[in-house]
Amino acid sequence: MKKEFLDLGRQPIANAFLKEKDFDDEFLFDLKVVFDTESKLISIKEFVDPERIFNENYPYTTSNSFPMVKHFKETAEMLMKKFNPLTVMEIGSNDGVFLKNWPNDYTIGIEPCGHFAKITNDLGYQTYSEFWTTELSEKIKNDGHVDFDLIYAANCICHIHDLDETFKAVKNLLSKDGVFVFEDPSLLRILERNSYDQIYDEHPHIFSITALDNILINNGLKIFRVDNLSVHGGSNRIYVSHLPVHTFFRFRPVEMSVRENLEKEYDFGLNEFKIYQDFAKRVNKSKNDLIELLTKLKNDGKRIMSIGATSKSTTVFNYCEIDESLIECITDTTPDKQGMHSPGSHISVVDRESVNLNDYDYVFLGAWNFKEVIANKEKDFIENGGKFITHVPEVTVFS
Ligand code: DWN
Repeated sequence: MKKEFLDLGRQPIANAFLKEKDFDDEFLFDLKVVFDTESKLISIKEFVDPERIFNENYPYTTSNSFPMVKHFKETAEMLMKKFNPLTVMEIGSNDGVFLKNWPNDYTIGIEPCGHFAKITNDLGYQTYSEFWTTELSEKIKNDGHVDFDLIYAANCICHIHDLDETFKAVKNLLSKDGVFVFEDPSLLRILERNSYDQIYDEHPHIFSITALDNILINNGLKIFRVDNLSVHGGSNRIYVSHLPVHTFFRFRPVEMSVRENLEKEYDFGLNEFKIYQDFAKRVNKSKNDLIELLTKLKNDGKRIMSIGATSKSTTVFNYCEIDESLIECITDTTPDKQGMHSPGSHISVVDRESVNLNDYDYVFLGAWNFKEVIANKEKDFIENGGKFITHVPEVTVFS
């Protein structure tokens, strides 16, 4: 049974930045969150058609967040050393930040956003510009790619509605000794840090190790290791192999990290509905605290802007009904977001260089997951008495 515990209101597509002329035709949906009492999976109640999200207009590029470029280079080097895979496939290869670390002869990508698939194809990585399905998996096999020693996906698997279909398609192409490694935001970290803004259309599911272990076993796959990462405000990297039902598949012992994470989640109460009702109360308080703070500062004549036109801030601004009357503009390093308006709240998004931060008194951290990087870049602003605002883990002003 799916029990609803959180309502984040009418929300737009988180990355559908738009021009003023398109305001009236903007797609909105009810962003509600449910708990599956059987699998313990957390999902949004109403899924949005992926074609509406991941298409030629999708603006998010990993390479515009340089800390992520470093993260994926180090991840590739670690996986190369640990598993020495000959054949590699990445599901959700975006603009190729991870793929680029591998030789392009036995490495392929899957990327439904055609403009990104063109980038990696031009770099010599065969890239299928399609959504990940069992049909595509079979097609790739028929195209001569027998199987893969490493199947990798970052911030992608939690973006796919049908997880059984997803894992069946992976199992179909995973070599007998192969490893499937994927990383996504951690449900436990989201509850610990009240980072409710990780919930938006692109994230139909928010993963716990508990829920994933249940669903993967049902699809003949087994988690043998978990790394807890700091990226994106707290993510899990999950290592999966075939369920060793018979000797054909290589047996990979389940490492302590799996039990430790399952116990941490159990002790925190992730299997109980009550923990989500408590979370919803904290989210509501976070909303009231943020609106109260921004309104007071505006009434005191202060000027506020935001750094990072993130998907996360789309959820915050629309849930808290924040618009240009409170936050004058948002800067972002992504060219395709600049000159547009933010989804739903319609706040102008501009290039960082076009803004003199010292004209403002406060900066809201839309990209709070890059707090240190941004605070470091904006030392002048702090030295001139500027202050930052964040809502994670609580609404706070800092400098
Ligand atoms: O899961 C997802 C993650 C991987 O990325 C996707 N569904 C969508 C997207 O989510 P997000 O938009 O919340 O991700 P980021 O990585 O927090 O976005 C950071 C944004 O901030 C980018 O648009 C780039 C921008 N930025 C900036 O303007 N100045 C980033 C840095 C580091 C900066 O200094």
